[in-house]
Amino acid sequence: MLKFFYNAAPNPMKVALLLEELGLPYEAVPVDTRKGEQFSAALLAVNPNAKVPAVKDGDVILFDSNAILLFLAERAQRFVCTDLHSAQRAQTLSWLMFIASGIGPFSGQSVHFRHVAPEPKVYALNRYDYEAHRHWQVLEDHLANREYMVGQAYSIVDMAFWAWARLLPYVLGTAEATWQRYPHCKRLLDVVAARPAAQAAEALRNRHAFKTELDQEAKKFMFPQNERLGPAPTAGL
Ligand SMILES: N[C@@H](CCC(=O)N[C@@H](CS)C(=O)NCC(=O)O)C(=O)O
Repeated sequence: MLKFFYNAAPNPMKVALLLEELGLPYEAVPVDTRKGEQFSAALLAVNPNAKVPAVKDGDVILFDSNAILLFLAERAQRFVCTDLHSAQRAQTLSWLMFIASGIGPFSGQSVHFRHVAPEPKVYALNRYDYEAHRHWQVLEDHLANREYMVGQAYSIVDMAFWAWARLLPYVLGTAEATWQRYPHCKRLLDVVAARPAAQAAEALRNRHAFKTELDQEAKKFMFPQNERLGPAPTAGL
């Protein structure tokens, strides 16, 4: 059976949504990154980058969330345009990569510097907050005159969008102001979130007891770069 290495963070949730949409049988393998399980031999054998999501299905090994979406959707010939030379496939690839290389990293850094990093952080937070907004505004403008991210139907690009959009108030630090500023993103988020598969994906985490405290041990595993700073600058972390 397909093994899905996951936690409840946005990138794994994209894949959880697709697995649920496809109705594929899978074994959800929890990877508690706050306990350092991303460095286990079992995960590293599937993803040398020590991150989730990752998938092992027989001899098929996959890591990086949007690569997993593309592979599984194309294999099933569902939720993706499979005409290799079409304009729609071109748009699918562009938006998938935009979400993978822009939305994800800048939103993730916005979360880190807003909610986790020690002071002084005004320069870094300003940069990532600005860039997160800039990327989300690209999506907002794109969605202003279309129902779905690509083409006329729900696809893996909407799934990749959903995983990050559901956390947007946390990413940007404000709930009400976020949805006033990004109403078209909210509309698509609500459409995807109403799908039974999205609810099943959200419920997945309840099957496993993930550590909730972001204590010193968790920070050691999640932010190993802080070791280089020595005890003084990290004392307040
Ligand atoms: N480019 C990767 C990023 C994966 C990633 O950063 N995953 C996070 C969860 S969203 C993770 O594993 N974090 C644990 C860690 O950094 O130790 C993807 O899209 O799958």
